[in-house]
Amino acid sequence: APRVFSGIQPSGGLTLGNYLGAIKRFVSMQDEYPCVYCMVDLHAITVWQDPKDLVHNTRELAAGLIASGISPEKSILINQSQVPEHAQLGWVFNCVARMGWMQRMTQFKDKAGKNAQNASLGLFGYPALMAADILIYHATHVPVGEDQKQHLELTRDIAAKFNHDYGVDFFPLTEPVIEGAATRVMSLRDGSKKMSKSDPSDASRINMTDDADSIAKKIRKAKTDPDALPSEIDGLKDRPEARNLVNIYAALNDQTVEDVLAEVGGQQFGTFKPQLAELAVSKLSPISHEMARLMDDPAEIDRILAKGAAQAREITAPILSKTYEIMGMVR
Ligand code: AQP
Repeated sequence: APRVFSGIQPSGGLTLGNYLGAIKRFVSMQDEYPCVYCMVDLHAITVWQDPKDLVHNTRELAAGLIASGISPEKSILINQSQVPEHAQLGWVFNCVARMGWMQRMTQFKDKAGKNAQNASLGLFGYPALMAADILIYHATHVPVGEDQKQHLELTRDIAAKFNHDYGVDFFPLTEPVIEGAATRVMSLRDGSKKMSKSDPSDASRINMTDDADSIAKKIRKAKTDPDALPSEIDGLKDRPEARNLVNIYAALNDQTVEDVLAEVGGQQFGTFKPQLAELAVSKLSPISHEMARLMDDPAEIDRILAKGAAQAREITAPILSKTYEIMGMVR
């Protein structure tokens, strides 16, 4: 049976990249499929998190998803650590995944940087836990941004190796859902870098909690080239900053990039940027207001996550039991 799973790390505030790359798809998929959306706190701690920040960021992320249109009545909303089967299956997958597979993961290389010996073991093993997050629900579809493609291929490799090693057809081969005009939103300061919540420069990203003035200012100051916008998509080749702003516009307005260029082709950035800012504010400010309102009642958010965890465990507990049984663990 089809099921959707996806997760976001409570390792900082939500960015426009998370919203356009992932959350917008989360919202549209909940009318078609049963969905589980997860604040992956166990992933966040692969890099040190101040406990006070982690509590706040987890609640704010949940508020962000709800404010964006995810209904706790339709979808299951959880934080990962409240559903222990994620970590339990994660251990099993640590024993299925191969060191060589993990060493090829580009996100580990990017995040660990030059000092990989000093990275946590958890950061290295992250993709095996991510595979467990997905497969503990037998999820078939995973909406994500482009940067997660390699991890989803690894998830399929882990499922296939488990099925092969135990001679079963138990874990499904999951499909990534990488759709929309902005599957890879880039930094506003550097068109070759992904927009990221952990970038030291706040000007590089739009945060979901930014007010109208700072959104407008960040867009006005976004790096661009001096040329006018093209009217055809080919004209965005080798213009990463221009392409990024057009992609953001298209995704926010639910248009194709071609349609946007047909309208704005020939404009200078001095004309285009204020329109983009206005569009961004009109789409994001209702969400940030609703987030702030929800954050006034953190106990209610905690109740939603606790209820989600109870619903989730009805799915995850039997799948973990069956996994252990297949592997020969005495029950
Ligand atoms: N810039 C982006 N463009 C499109 N999609 C993006 N996503 C993240 N950044 C972009 C998608 O958002 C989902 C959640 O990501 P995450 O928080 O779990 O991890 P991440 O990819 O590591 O995100 P960040 O913002 O870059 O966090 P840090 O800075 O902590 O590493 C995923 O579906 C991701 O593809």
